[in-house]
Amino acid sequence: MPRQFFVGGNFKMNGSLESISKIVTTLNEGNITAPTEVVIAPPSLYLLSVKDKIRKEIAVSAQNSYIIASGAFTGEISPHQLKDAGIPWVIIGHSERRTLFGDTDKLVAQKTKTALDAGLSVILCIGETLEERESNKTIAVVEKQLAAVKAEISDWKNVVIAYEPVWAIGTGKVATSAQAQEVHHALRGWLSKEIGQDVAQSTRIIYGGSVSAKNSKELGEHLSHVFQLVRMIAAQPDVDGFLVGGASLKPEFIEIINAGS
Ligand code: G2H
Repeated sequence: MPRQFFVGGNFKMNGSLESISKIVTTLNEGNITAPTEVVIAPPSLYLLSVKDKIRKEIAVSAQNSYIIASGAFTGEISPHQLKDAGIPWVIIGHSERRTLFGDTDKLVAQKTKTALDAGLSVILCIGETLEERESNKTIAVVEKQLAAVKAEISDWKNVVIAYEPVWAIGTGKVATSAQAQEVHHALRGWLSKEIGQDVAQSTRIIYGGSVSAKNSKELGEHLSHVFQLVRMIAAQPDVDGFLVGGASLKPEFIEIINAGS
């Protein structure tokens, strides 16, 4: 069965009641023409109001969750609470969590396991830093991040893997379609070897890092309608969608959602 194109919108710690309500209206009124699975991740404070107002074809995700169901963990949200509140998705292991908040490979793997066990679906983020890429460690790094998860989980059915090279996040530097395809292909190969051919064929591997409908770097500045780059990445055989940060806060998010058509 072909893998359904998947686009996530990670709002990060952005937005207000007013601006998020406008995004919801834009998405509700937008012309979504592609058979894309769409999930948006507002800051936790806004999860419930977004869930209540967003069109039913779009699901809602948290941006993080903890490894315990309940208890004295000030400031955390448990996946069980997300499940209880009707939030079906969570992003785990985003590079901002890893670099700013100390989420290690092991903690990311434990968070993934707890979230899956609680009945959530997980957008599992992995990716290398610029230094790691420049020292040819990209594949080793992403495989190590996945291996940590493999040690904790056996069922990958509710996992979407987001490959997000850290050097491309929020920098305006998008990977080329060839760079994205190379890593996605290696990740699918890893899944095939380490987990199984079925899982490799069915797991969505999406790309994240400065995805925008306005980026034309790869094709040259004279091509003003840039979106071609995103379309080129989307057309790669092992790329099954995008995790979008900054551009998910703008109306162009609809164009990105439709890139899979
Ligand atoms: C990568 C991405 C979304 P942005 O972090 O996860 O953000 O598109 O702003 O680089």
